Amino acid sequence: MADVTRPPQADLVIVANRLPVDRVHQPDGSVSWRPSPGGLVTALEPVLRANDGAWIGWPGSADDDEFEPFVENGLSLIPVALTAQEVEEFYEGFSNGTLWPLYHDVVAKPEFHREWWDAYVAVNRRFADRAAEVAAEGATVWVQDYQLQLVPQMLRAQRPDLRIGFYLHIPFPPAELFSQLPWRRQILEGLLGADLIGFQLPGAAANFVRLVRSRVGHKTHRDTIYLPDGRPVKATAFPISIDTAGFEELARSEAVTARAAEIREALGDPKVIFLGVDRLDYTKGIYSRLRAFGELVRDGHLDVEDVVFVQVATPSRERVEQYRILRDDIERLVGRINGDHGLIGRPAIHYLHSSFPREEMAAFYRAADIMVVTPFRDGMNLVAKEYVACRFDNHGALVLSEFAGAAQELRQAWLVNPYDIDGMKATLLEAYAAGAKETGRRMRAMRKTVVQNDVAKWARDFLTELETLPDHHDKTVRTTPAV
Ligand code: ADQ
Repeated sequence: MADVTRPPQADLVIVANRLPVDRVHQPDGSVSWRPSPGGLVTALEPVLRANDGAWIGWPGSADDDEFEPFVENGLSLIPVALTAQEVEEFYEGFSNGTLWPLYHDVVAKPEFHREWWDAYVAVNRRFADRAAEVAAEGATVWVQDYQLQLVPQMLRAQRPDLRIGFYLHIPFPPAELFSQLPWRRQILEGLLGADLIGFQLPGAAANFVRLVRSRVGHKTHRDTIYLPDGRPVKATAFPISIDTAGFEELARSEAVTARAAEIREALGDPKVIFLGVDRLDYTKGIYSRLRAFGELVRDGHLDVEDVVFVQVATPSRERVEQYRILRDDIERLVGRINGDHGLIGRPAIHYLHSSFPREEMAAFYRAADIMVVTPFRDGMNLVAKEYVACRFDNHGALVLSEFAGAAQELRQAWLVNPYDIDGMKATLLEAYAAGAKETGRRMRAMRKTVVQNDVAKWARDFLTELETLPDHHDKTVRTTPAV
């Protein structure tokens, strides 16, 4: 008899920490799924559909329920359950308390705990086992991000017939920082299970290759590492992007145009709206940016009768202590700036701690004259690209941290060092004073980049590279995904 719980075999398998859906509990006690559309799923959906694809991920809430694989909107989804303790030790602990700060230039102090590492190994093994069951003979498996760096090696040990790709969405740190990690060698070897390792920037790929040479001792030549068994591993940059056309279409729609006008009016039709949109994370530099703006108001360079700062902060990792402290700090600062400098009906800063639909985000982007993106370190930063995609009118200024990956492509932004508050203040004033000719010239150039390099191209480039790497699996029956 056929095993009904056995998932279908897939020619293309995405393995990511999260499934592209959220679980919704209905009042009658039943559970349903709501799509959580992100850039990744938008980019990969067409490829997944064309290749009998499957997506393996955690449904996002802690419990011991095992969900069966299911099909949602034509996508084959395969849930991996985590216990409450695993959420604490693997997700909040090792992923977000150890790797996240370590990979972001130790902006916060990483914590090293052996129990967290043990949970990381156990959960990575569960994802790898699931991928080994689901992948068809000779299939392509694409593993995503820092939560799953051991999966490539664990998977290859079980399924040498597979073609395995890995993509890191966050920065890869320089050797001096990475070397703090007590499990540095295991992570490097875990990643080396892949045939192709993608990074946001060439510098990150170079950090990785250098580390492999010095710590693991493998031979390397440019972006390729040669393992002792002769298998090559390529490590190279594929800067991620957004669904540019989708954002532009949304921004041009009547509904979003009307909503943008409504937002401006609700803010009292100020001359200039500054906007910040970030997950509430200490890497994003929200506190320093608001301080810089507050000082400009305090010193009389900006007047709350003319300008307003809208800061949208998406709730994030709220069970982690550092994130709770950050939220308190930011909210205290907003309160102080508004208390000191706001007027009735004219606060200096509007602060929204909430998530919004894509339409509302597009309306914010269209309403804003100056977009302020000032992370201390960011793999890419999609918000900067979304702003540019929505400015089909070629208006609007982007102030961008030189430490965001996006700064390597969006060279015409007003670039800032987010650690330099005075420098940031001067640049905010420059963007404020710039005429339409100057902002238009910069915006047109940035739009060209974002239109030419969208997320579909990113996915296509990665998968094509993975498929065209020399085939060292001699016994493999290969199926090439249509990209
Ligand atoms: P993030 O750190 O989450 O991503 P970012 O690239 O800016 O950062 O992406 C955030 C996304 O969330 C954007 O698409 C944005 O529109 C959306 N968003 C933000 N606030 C929102 C809100 N209040 N409501 C609704 N949506 C909101 C990680 C890395 C980045 C890398 C991406 C992709 O840290 O460096 O660019 O992955 O690889």
